[in-house]
Amino acid sequence: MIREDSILYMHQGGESFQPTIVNVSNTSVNKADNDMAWIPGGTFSMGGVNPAGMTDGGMEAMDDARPVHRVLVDGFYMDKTEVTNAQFAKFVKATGYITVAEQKPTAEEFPGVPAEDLVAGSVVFTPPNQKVPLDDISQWWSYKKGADWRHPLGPGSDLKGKENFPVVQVAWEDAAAYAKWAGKRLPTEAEWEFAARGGKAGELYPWGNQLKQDGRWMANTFQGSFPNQDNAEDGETGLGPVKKYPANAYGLYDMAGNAWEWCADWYRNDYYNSFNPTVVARNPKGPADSYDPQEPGQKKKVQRGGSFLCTDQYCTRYMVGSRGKGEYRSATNHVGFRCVQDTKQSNQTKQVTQKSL
Ligand SMILES: [Ca+2]
Ligand SMILES: [Ca+2]
Repeated sequence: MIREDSILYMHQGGESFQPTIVNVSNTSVNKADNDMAWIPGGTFSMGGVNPAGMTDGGMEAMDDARPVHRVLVDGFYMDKTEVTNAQFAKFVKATGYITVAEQKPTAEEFPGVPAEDLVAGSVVFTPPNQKVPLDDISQWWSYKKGADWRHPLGPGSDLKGKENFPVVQVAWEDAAAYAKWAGKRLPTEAEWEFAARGGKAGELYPWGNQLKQDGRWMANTFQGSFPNQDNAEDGETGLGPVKKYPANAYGLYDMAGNAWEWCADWYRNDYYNSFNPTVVARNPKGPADSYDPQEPGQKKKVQRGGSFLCTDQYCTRYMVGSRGKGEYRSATNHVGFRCVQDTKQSNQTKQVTQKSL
């Protein structure tokens, strides 16, 4: 995206975005756990507008990310990277935890499914050999028996040499279980977006308004022809190692692309309509229930940041204000997570205005 496009984008959305006001905190930014970054929290404009120069942000309009509204989040620590296979393996070794994808589905949860089809497995991206219509996701997603976090692409795949790749094939409850074990928790959607914006206001990406900076790719997304041909101009086909691309202003890596990240909140497409536009929402924790008109029967949690499959041809959800969602008991090979941690100090009432756009 070129600078002129960014200005068009801001012209359409700019009035919605007010400056970010970052909390002034007494909390030390230094922490023994060097894998986490201090996110000071503050008041910011949350949401997204349709980017000009693209057709409704790829294939799907971003109606669910509007209206843009003011939100205050308290400070917290956040994992600098997506939780890696090595980290998740430690958790499993310590606890014997068995993920959802490793468990045989029950007839109670999937009534009407023939008994022989109730086998442990998960959903895997399986690109077709030729271009296909983009209105049928079954052309590139398939349920694979035996796919789980240790075998993210199904039997025959493994984690050799991928210790520092994000763990994937984890359902929301797997992510939540890991977080609890680690003494952490999953971020709220508001915390995630505040952190991704890095103190800036209304920008398209965690690093600014241009997809590439000085010709350099800033995230692992999808180039080429979706879904059949990934050209990997960004240097990665499929999932890649964490920390390959530059961190944002808060020291967070891969807040756009690589693996989607589970958030604590339930997903509702109309949630942003529930905010009073004249009141700053304090530490919102999501709606009480889930609703996605595209799949009204499913209970979904919020996912953020997009993945190695996101592209302006289909899904530009690597844009920082945009939202994703997934059935909370389902796992795929492009969804992972990162955790946050609270601080005991809560004296974060003083705020300072950050330089805005
Ligand atoms: Ca890529
Ligand atoms: Ca990510």
